[in-house]
Parts: sequence; structure tokens; C-alpha cells
Amino acid sequence: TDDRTGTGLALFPPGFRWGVATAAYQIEGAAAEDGRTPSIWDTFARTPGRVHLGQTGDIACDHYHRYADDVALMRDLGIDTYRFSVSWPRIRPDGTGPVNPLGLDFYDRLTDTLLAAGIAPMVTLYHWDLPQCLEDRGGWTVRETAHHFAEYAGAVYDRLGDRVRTWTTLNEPWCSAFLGYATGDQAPGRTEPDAAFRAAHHLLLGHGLAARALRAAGAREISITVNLTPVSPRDPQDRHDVAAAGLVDGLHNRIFLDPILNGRYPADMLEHMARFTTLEHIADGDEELIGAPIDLLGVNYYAPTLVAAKVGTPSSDRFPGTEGVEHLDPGLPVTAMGWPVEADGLRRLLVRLARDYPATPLMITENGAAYHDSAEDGRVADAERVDYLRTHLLAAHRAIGEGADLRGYLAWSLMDNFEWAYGYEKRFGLVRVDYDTQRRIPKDSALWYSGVIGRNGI
Ligand code: GBH
Repeated sequence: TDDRTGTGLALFPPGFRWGVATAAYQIEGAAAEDGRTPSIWDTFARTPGRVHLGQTGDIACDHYHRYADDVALMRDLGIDTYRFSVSWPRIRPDGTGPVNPLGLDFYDRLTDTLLAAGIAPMVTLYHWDLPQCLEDRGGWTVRETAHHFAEYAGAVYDRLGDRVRTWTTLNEPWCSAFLGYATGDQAPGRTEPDAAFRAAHHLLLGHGLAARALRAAGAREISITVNLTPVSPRDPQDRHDVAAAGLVDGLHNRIFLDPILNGRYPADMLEHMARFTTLEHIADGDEELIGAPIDLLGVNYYAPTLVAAKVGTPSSDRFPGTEGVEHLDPGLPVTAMGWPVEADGLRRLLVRLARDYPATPLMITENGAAYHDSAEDGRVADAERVDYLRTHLLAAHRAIGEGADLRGYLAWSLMDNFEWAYGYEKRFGLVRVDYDTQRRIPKDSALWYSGVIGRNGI
């Protein structure tokens, strides 16, 4: 395809937004400062056997104290958009009671520092750090949590709404629901299939309630970020493989996309969920609320998925009700996470979104890779990461040519950070963090990305 200009440059549309993303628990540290109480991640990390080497986010990148330097670093790289998340337990330490002004002060300072550096702040209200006191009352499996979330969202908007244009309710509800409540790989580490489906619904409801509150308060750009994966059957001619792919696509993608963008669960997912729950938690009017228009869909893309129908006796399921599905190794190169690398998966995904959910402005809110890079003489030569970013950006560029309304790209992540259950071992940063000294070293990928931003193209 002809996606290059005569100059050999794949140019992005004018006004395309370029940035990086982070999340509160992964970078802030200062876990007990200024009134913050524990979130489910503090509890999970302190539970033996849950996180690599028992590591926690107590200090992380110490961003809570070093935010000004981190913003200066972003400014020097030419970043124009910074997606960060707000820590709910800093803002409402007891979950339901008074707002903690000291917690809001931090994000106020961060916002002003970003604006002074010419960087647009983009706020994610929930990136997995539910106040532990709310988990103790049932967490996302109970409806009240969605209401508490909307109240908290309103409190953050009250303080930052005059300066922050783009608001994202949730990051990756799939991970919160399925990894948090079904596989137990993430906080709160529960393994109850019915709880996962109730959590998924209450997360969606929380999105709907928060979006309504933000809209009423005057928010101009409201979004939600979902992690999506294109799911392929091993044999596209085999109807059992095709059905397996349809089920996994439903559980991973459509179970969130359809309610958010069409205002209703897909019929096959309602049927699937009914195997595990009564569906009584889905009240009249919920789907309509969840499906209220948004202004931007955030897409996090890391890897494609390949499945087949299981031959022989169904065995243990990876996600609720997938005992008849086999997850296959697509035989592609992998990152340090073991995740397969396929840039074209991003193109297919974006083109599919443009087809199935037309008129939805899209933004890649996370894309990136962990590799085993190392620092030598103050330099990190992470050629593999440059290659990952370059090929994925070219795939995104192609998708725009094929009709995707893509407004921006945010790399995951600004800097190495607490990679959830993998602790500090996995490094996704464009900037290296030395956890002994907290020194930051822009990797080759950061310098390369800075050039891309400067040229608005590759
Ligand atoms: C994101 O989640 C998070 O938002 C972010 O906080 C995190 O640091 C970042 O990604 C990196 O992990 O096993 O081959 O099927 C990522 C969600 C879900 C993406 C599992 C990869 C498995 C790929 N991930 N998925 S594979």
C-alpha cells in the first residue's frame, strides 16, 4: 500500500496526539503519605507468593516526589500528551467518606507542571487500585462500588476539570474483572467465575455512572480504555475452531465493546454469562446508561490471540467457560513477557473497530513491550523495542489509511515501573529507571520516539 509520501516518510494526520502513559500504583510510591490508605494492590503485593520476589509499589519510581523531573524529561522528549492515573485511595481514603485535599493537591501540582511544560494531561480515574476498604465490602462484585466510583470521579473532576480536557473512566476492565476475580492473577486475587461476571458488569456500570457525572459537570472529552486482542481460529475452515475464536473474542472484546458502544451485551455473551450467574445484577436501564455516547475509545494493544477447539476431553479453563478452547502458540517472536509480537494484529484490530463500531474516534492509549535491556555507560541500546514501536506505528498508520479514525498514540510506558505480578523485573519503559538510585536514563527508544514526534511520522 502507498502509505508513504515522496519523502519516504509515513506521515500521521495533522494534530495527531503523541504521548506516553503510566499508572499511579506502578510509579508513584509514597504509599502511606498524605493520607493515602491501602488499595487492593498493596494487600495483594503483601500476600506471599502473589508478586515476583514479594515486591510492592511502596517506593516504585518515587514519582510522587520526582514528578517535576519526570515532567521535564517528557518535555525534553517532545511528548505532547501524558496519560496518568489517579489513585482512588489518595482521594477518598475510607472509600465513602470525606475527600482528602492532600491527595488532590498532588494531582493539582502535577497538572499545573504538565501544562507549564506544554503537555496535555489525560486522566485515568481507575487503573486497578481499588481502596481495600471497598474490596472488604464486596469490591466490584457489588453494585455500591460503581456508585462510590462515580462519586470519587466527580470529586477529581471538581478539582481538575478546569484544566484537564480528556477523562478516562477505567483502564482495562477485562483485567480487573477476569484477572482480578476469575484467574486470580491480579488483585484482589479471587477465583470465582460468577464474581468475575458481576465485577465486569459493575465496572461497566461504574463507567456509565462516572461518565454521566463527568458529563453533567461539563467534561468535554470522555473515554474508557479497553485492552483488546484480535482473536484468530487455527483453521478458518473448521467451524469448531471458528466458534472457539468467537467465544474468546466475546469474552475478551465484545463483552465490553458492545455495551459501551451499542448499549447492549451481545446475545451470545448473555447466554454464556447465564451459565455462571443469574444475571439479576443487570438492572433495567443499566445497559442504556453504559452505552451513553463517549468521545473517544482508548485501545490498549499488546498481542494477538490464536485459538482452536480442544480435541478430546475438555480440561481446565483459562477464562470462565473456555474449557473447550485451546490457546495456541502462534510461533511468532515474543517479548520478555512471552507475548507474541505481531504488528499487523494492531492494524486488523483498528480496522475491525472502524467497521463494527463506526463513528468512534480511537486512540491507542497503550502499546509497547518489555525486553531484557541493560544500561552500559549511560546508554540503553534497546533496538528490539525500537523495532516493536516502529512496526506497530506503521501498522497504525496503515489502519488510518484503511479508515480507522485514530487520533493519537501513547506508548507504554514513560519509564520502567512496577509491572504488577511481575514486580520490577519486567521493563516496559522508554526511560530506564535504576531502582537503587532512582536515576532515569532515556533509552534509545525514547530518543527514536522523540524524533518520530518531531517529524509527525516515521
Ligand atoms: C496493561 O495490561 C496495563 O494497563 C499496564 O498497567 C501494564 O503495565 C501493561 O499492560 C503491561 O503489562 O499471554 O500472549 O495472550 C496489559 C494486559 C493482558 C495484555 C494479557 C497481554 C496476554 C497476552 N495484558 N495479555 S498473551
